[in-house]
Amino acid sequence: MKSFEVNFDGLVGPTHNYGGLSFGNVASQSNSQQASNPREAALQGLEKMKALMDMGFVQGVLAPQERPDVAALRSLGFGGTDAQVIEKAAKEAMPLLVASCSASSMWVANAATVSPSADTADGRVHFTAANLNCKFHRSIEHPTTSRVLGAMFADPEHFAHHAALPAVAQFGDEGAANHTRFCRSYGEAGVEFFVYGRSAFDRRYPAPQKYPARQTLEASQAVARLHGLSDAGVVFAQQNPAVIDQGVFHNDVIAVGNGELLFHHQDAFLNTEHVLAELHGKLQARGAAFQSICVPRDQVAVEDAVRSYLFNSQLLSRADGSMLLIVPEECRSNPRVWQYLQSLTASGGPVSEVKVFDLKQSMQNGGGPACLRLRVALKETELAAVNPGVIMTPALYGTLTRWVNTHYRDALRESDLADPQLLLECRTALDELTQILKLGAVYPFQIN
Ligand code: SUG
Repeated sequence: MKSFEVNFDGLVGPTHNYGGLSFGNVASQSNSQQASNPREAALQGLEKMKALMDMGFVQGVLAPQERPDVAALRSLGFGGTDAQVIEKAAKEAMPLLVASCSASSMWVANAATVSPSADTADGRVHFTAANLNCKFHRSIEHPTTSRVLGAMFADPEHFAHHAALPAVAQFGDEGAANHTRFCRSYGEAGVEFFVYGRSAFDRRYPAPQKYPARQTLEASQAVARLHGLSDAGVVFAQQNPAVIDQGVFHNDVIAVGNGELLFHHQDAFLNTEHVLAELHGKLQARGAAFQSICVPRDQVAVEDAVRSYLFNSQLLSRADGSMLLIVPEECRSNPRVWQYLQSLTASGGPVSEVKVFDLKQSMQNGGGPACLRLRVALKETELAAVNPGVIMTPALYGTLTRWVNTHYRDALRESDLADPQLLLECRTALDELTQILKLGAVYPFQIN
């Protein structure tokens, strides 16, 4: 049976702004308070989706969330009408209003961890929504994420959904940003690679000193248990704490994998040799030939990797067996990274082409091509069971482009977030979107 890796890209929401909300994420901190352009951000994302569709990949779309999150502000003690809640928050606690307005759900690599049916004990595709509890503005995403994923992958015969892990730092879970799957082909049993930043319960593991390690070992282990993965089908590895302290807040900022290939920086992991040997052994037992490409620090320093997002790229398998790397424009403007990429494609190895995309609006908040997509490997019958409203087509691309041009502002500053009109604009846009994508009622304003 045919199988596919479908990339579901997050559609950027109408409140996209630079709130400086993510300590440990260099771009988010350094672009704080700049004016954003939500319309351009959404159109840049749609361009990438269209380009992948045009190249023959199956491409999906994941809806943004309702923002400002008035319910979150109410839970923090702001009362009255919705407009009064926003007005009071703006007056008394601007950082909380900014957090409740974040369009961070666009980085859907953090929405959930997904295990394809070939890996799971019950033969269904499993989803666990990520609790994202390291940052308040992201911790409020998972209830709506669960409803949206439920509306996209509704058939219980094929799809199993798990609620987010307990919302405490000990189970900090950032979803697929710290999870990669290797396999011979998407429909065959593979090896799922979980990369954690620290252990919450075992003090013998080192931890970063400056920035938070968002993913814990215990969270990764819980997700693997929930999904019914076998010991033969999982590898757990610790991220190098020293690179977290240099701004590598998720593993997908320093490594990316696909098929039988892991593309990673020399400094990405602790005990690298042991990790690679375990991946090799477990994949070999599955009949797959694991291969890794290690980028040496003397060619690309960690700082260059963080600035350019070289590893936050999409590694895609083409029909002829070669691989394509989708990178952000920032890789071309960094001479060392660009030179490395030229040598990579000239080497005769598995990566034969690099394509560059302008995702500057998202990049300025620390979100590259890989952050913007959630990968779901599906067999033909499973793909047929996905809500067809969320699969990209030329017609849907046209409709979404018009929808963005109708509803989105082209500039947003912190002071605009207090405008009660923004809430109405967002709700009007999202109400229309749920009809376009045939999602039903998924937003708090639609169900309460
Ligand atoms: O969680 N940025 C996101 C970026 C997420 C990138 N995702 C992956 N690497 N998979 C984060 O730090 C910034 C929001 C702001 O500052 O306005 C933010 O949330």
